[in-house]
Amino acid sequence: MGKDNFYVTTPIYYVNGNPHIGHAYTTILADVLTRYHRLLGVESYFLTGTDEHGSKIQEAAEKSGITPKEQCDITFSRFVELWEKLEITNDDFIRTTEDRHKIVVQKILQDLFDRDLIYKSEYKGWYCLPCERFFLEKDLIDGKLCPECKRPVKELVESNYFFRMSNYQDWLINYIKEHSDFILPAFRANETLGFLRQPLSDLCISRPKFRLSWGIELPFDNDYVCYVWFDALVNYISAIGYLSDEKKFKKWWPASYHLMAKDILTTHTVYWPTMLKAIGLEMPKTIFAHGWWLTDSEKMSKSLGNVVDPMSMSERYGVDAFRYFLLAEMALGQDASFTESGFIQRYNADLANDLGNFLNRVTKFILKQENPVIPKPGEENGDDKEFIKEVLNAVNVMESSIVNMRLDKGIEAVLGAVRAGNRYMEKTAPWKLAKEGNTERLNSVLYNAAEALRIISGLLYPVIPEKANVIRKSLGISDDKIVIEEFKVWGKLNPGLKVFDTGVLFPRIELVEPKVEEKSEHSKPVKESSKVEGVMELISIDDFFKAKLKTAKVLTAEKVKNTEKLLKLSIQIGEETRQIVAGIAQFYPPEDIIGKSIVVVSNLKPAKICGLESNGMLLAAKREGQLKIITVDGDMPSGSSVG
Ligand code: ME8
Repeated sequence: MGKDNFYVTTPIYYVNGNPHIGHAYTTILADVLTRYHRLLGVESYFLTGTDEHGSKIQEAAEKSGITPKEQCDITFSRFVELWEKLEITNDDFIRTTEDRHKIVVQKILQDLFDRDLIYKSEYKGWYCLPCERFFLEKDLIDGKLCPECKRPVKELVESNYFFRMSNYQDWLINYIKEHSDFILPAFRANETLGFLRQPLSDLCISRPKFRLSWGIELPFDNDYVCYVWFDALVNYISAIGYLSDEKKFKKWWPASYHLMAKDILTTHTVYWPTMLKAIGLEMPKTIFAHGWWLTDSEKMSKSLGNVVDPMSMSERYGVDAFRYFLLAEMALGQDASFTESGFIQRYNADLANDLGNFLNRVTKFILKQENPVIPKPGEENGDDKEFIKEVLNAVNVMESSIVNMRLDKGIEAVLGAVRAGNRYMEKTAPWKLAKEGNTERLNSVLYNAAEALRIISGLLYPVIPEKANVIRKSLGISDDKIVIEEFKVWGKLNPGLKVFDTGVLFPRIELVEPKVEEKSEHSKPVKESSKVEGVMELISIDDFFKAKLKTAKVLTAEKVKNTEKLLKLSIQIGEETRQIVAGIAQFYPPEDIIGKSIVVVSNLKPAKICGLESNGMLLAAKREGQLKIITVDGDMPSGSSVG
């Protein structure tokens, strides 16, 4: 690549909906990689932003009765707020509605038009509005559904402008074949090569204004705006000074990594390289497409409405735990499933039990000594050597896992060192050494354990910055400058540092919060460990009749503010009107449930859900991401008993 700087980008996210964990994942990944490179002393630049043009945004604004600009401003600020909350250290945030971007897009369009690389022609194709893409008939599902989002497509014929993408097909195939790190993981390069086996058509880069006005106007025809993808991809160069600040641009381009999920592989590995080739710029070093976060084996996405809110997850469980889980759980490149119980399990195992426990054991023991400071170690014995080897091995694995984009493997190795630390404590039994008065050996053991924690906290710092600093603080390290080179050398922790009790690092999550999606708002919180999958407990008829099931009529329904899942309903049960809060917002718009005759458990203790009183629970059937409310067949007065 011929440059030592590190320039990483995330996709710029659409502002038609709130950010979800998919967006959080790519952005945290970019953040962690950037933080590691900063620790390595590599000058780094981390860009993220928002994609603010196109029909998705125009449609979302129309739906909410606001202007597209207002839609952009409101949603953009949600992304900014989330990145602040998640301790994202991006150097820049680009919005495609900013002049610094629009001017560059227009200059590129004009240049390509002047060089006949953009021309006008008639276009006929199958268009998917939510995805903003034309598809070939052969790619449609059952000849009528979008292959990406599975919604109906429309046939459109219109005059448009085209970029001569087909000129570059042979060049692109060769480039991919000759640069093994251009598209990663390697199987994604094969996917792109597979796509390129078909003749590559020219790319329609305009949209007539009568159909879509929210976009960057073509500089050579003001009846058209630019296709949102042609506009969006340019952000990677407009943000770093292309055509405006040559020095800055030279410093950062080509990008080290464009990160994204596999959903936007083709736009990044076919459209973008051919655009860059036509413009006359170098290719990015690596385009890396990770897998998808799934719920119930479906991709989590705004359009499918099955998303997990990163803001509420990090508020409930802590930012560092959330960052840790996402990176540790997803094998980079593969899909991963997100469940709250999976989150809690990993949290308790890795963070509360292994890491938290190791720190707690070491500091508590040192604090019990007459002089609660990092002790001076004596001679190393075999146990020490073995342990030290394991910790230093984690340093090497982490380093190579950054280079090879397998952060999950690096984290696994560090957790391996943590577990080795707990084993080392058990094997060397410092409490026995203390009892025996074997101070020299006790000092060695405590020093080695504390030194391991220094290295472990440094290795985990990019992932859990706040907690890593807490670990360092409890070891008495006041210097907040972490240098990777210092991880590789055993013995950098200075004896004599005063150790502090900084409290429980990751408190164990003993109880599962009632989970809205499982309709258990009112059920008693359960201990994770008490769940036994696949075993059905039998109850007596008396147990069943303890629940008073009644018919009820829904009088009003509205979404609960700041939540994605909850609807607040007022229901009538006989003479009585009650309020219940139900986790059905993703499956039923409020207007669809008003007037329905439903079944509720009427004798549940009232509960507070998101600060609202809920007085009963409605019944619903759920399977594979679908939910259907149980309703009454035919006329039946509300308040009738069910059973
Ligand atoms: O595609 N799992 O924006 P977008 C993992 N504006 N990552 C996910 C995900 C999931 N379920 N869902 C989303 C766009 N992501 C365009 C990009 S770039 C020039 C223009 C992440 O809001 C992942 O990084 O739909 C994915 O590629 C991106 O969000 C798509 O975000």
